[in-house]
Amino acid sequence: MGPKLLKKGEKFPLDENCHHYTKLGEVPWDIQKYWHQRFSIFEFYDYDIHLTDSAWFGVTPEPVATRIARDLSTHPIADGKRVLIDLFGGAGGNVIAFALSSGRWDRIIAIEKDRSTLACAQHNAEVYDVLDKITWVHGDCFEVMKRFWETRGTKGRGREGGEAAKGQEQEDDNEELDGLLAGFKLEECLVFASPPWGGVSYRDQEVFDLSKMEPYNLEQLYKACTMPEEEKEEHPSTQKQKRILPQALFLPRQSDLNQIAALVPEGAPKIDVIQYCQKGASKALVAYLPGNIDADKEEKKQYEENRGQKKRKQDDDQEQTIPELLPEAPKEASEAHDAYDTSYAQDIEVDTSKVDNAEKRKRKRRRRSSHNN
Ligand code: MGP
Repeated sequence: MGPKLLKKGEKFPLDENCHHYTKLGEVPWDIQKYWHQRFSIFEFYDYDIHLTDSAWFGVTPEPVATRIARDLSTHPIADGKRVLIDLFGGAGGNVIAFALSSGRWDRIIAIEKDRSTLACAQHNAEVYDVLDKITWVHGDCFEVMKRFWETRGTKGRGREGGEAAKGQEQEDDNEELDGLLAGFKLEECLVFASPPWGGVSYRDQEVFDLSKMEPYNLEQLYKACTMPEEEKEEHPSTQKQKRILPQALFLPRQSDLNQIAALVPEGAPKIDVIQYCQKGASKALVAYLPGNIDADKEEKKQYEENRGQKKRKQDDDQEQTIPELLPEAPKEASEAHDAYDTSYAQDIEVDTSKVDNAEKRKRKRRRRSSHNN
């Protein structure tokens, strides 16, 4: 069985792997540290947020997720994009924040392989009132992306424009997913990925080797967002189209930036790398990789112009908000390179506003009343 697109309103039930711990005594020892931080991970934790035990290690804290959602929505890699594909939905940390950045995305797709984790994500999205704003897919994101590309090539099931699945024998579930994927134009889509980093041992490395990231390394992630050569060759009309989806990758703070830079060929637009910090310490970085690296001169010029404008604005904002002490990535991880730019970092504690306070209070009231019922 391949990946399954959940129908509107379809929800996986919470199961024995989904927990809402209320007392320290219930919490497995290795996640107690995270449980102590539960309210900075989910502000509404007490409103019945559920997680699987392994989700605690990788879930993005809400203030960080909120800031990423804000940055991504206005980043030049997202210009003209309306479909956001979250490859590793997890317990919903990022995808909920994307859904809360109201109106920015016409479609947000969350893919999650583990049934219990997906049940938690859906439940948590309901707590945040955004369950219906997300399209849920149960399955392996690499399989989903394979289908995404196949729906664009003649080797696969069809062509862009919604008719991809016609005339083929497939399971109903996959047919619906193919129909959805085929309906998107390449130039409308953007990928976000917060992959597993292979446990917490990443902390022991001074410079994190992204080629050894487990179970999926950087190259595999990038490849999933790249049209396979055979699809391109088979379908001449795609020759002129964008072949690489822009992507925002959530990676260890000390990731080797040269490995990220090496993904894009010389002459391609620059990559932005932002360190996201809490209390002055980086939690992780996000690399904003432009897609369409074959961009013609005009398009590249436009991208660089937008990027320049955005960066000038951000530098102005930073001057007012960044505290004096910010962690620096280790030198080896970020020695000068032309292909990326790490010139700014964000300390999230400084500004956590994702919605104005009135909206926040309204949501809190709603949550409290539904919790009491
Ligand atoms: P952490 O490993 O707890 O480091 O994760 P921290 O908080 O610096 O702990 P310390 O004891 O070293 O000070 C920091 C953040 O990284 C978490 O909040 C997650 O957002 C993210 N993170 C950690 N892991 C192990 C993963 C992972 O496997 N995948 C993803 N996507 N994010 C992770």
